[in-house]
Amino acid sequence: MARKLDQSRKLQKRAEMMIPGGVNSPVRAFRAVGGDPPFVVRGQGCRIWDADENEYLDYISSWGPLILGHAAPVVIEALGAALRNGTSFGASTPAEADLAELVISAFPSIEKVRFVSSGTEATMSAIRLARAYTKRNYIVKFEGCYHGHADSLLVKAGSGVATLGIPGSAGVPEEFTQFTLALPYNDPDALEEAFRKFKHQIACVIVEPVVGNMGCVPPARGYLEALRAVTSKDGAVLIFDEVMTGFRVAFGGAQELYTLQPDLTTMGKIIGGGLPVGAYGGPSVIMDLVAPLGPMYQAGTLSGNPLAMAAGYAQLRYLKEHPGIYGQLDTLSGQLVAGVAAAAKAAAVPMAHNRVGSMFTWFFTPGPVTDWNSASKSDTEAFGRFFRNMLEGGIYLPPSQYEAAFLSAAHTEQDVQKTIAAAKHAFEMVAA
Ligand code: KE4
Repeated sequence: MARKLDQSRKLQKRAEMMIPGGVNSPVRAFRAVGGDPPFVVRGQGCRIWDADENEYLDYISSWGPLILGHAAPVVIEALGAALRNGTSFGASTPAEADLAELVISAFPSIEKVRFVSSGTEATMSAIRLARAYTKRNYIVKFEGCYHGHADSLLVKAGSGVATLGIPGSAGVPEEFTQFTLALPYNDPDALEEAFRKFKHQIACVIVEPVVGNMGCVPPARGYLEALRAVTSKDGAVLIFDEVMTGFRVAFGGAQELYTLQPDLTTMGKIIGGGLPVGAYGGPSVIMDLVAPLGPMYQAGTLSGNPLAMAAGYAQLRYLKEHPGIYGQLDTLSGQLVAGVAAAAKAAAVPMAHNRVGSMFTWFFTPGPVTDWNSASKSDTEAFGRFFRNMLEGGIYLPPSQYEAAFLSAAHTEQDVQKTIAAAKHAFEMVAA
């Protein structure tokens, strides 16, 4: 029986009158998959409920932050305690250094960290810092990688090697992307060529060490090492954007998983425990350029907000005290991804999949998916049908083929079996 969606539809109509598309972030509008977005009113563990009281198994986890699940007791308790003391002071608080200490304990490449309020702020600031440190202008990013919506990062996928950025959004002047090189991911030759063409002119390379934003795409063997070698040789700053992978693929992020240290790291999502937190960090020799110590300016009214610090600290401390969580997430995610892939095969639905720990994507293409060129061959219509059928079955996947899904520590074996069963049914519908 089809879900009731009367309340959500009513709420969508109301929201659209006052908020563009009725959403505060575009992907939530379901434009990529069709159908009516449910308005969520409550989350608990791995479940969320919408305004019509439909229940869903959630594989978005607020786009990554909720690795312990919704309303994790340790996070709620910490928030409650902090809340009774006030919400924000615009002054330093002990909680900021507490969280900084935890983050630094997980990332040996980081001596100092600055907290901001979003991943976008973190990457925007890290790039400004890399330019200040190197006194160079050019930056390298990769097609299919997303680092937030700062002007210089909103470039169209580059056509061919080392093409200068073409604005990928209205309102971004060409002058703002003229120093942005967009290269194919997992392509060491393109990287070498860019550094030959722009020798000693590139301030930084910013990369998702495991990509989540074209769907999950892991680095090819040796690729991160190639990035490290070419940037060290040229004197460019290597920035690992670990907004998604930080504390997700390992407690120490991708740099722990692949035992490789960048110069700067950006973070977000999990470090806020579901509240708005971003961060950028690295060695003091670079970080000491940041105001008020140095000439690179960056500021934020709610940076280091005490509620956000409390939520992030509670979540990270729980992860630190329960390292077994990562093995559990890996095993259960492996079962889920393999089970759904087997269901697709049985239904003769062409599908590839990528997974690193508890972040994963099923691609509606034979694959393999190793970069934007191969990811973009996916049948997004088929993904849309699959998505809508899964939603009808009470399984809430990210509403885009080009997003990573996440499993949380709150998901159980039963939840995974239920999801695989829903996928079998959904494939029958897609294949029909
Ligand atoms: P925010 O500004 O959205 O906090 O972070 C930007 C960002 C930076 N770096 C990486 C690797 C990211 O994945 C993100 C944001 N991720 C998207 C999901 N793909 C957020 C969801 C959304 O845009 O609504």
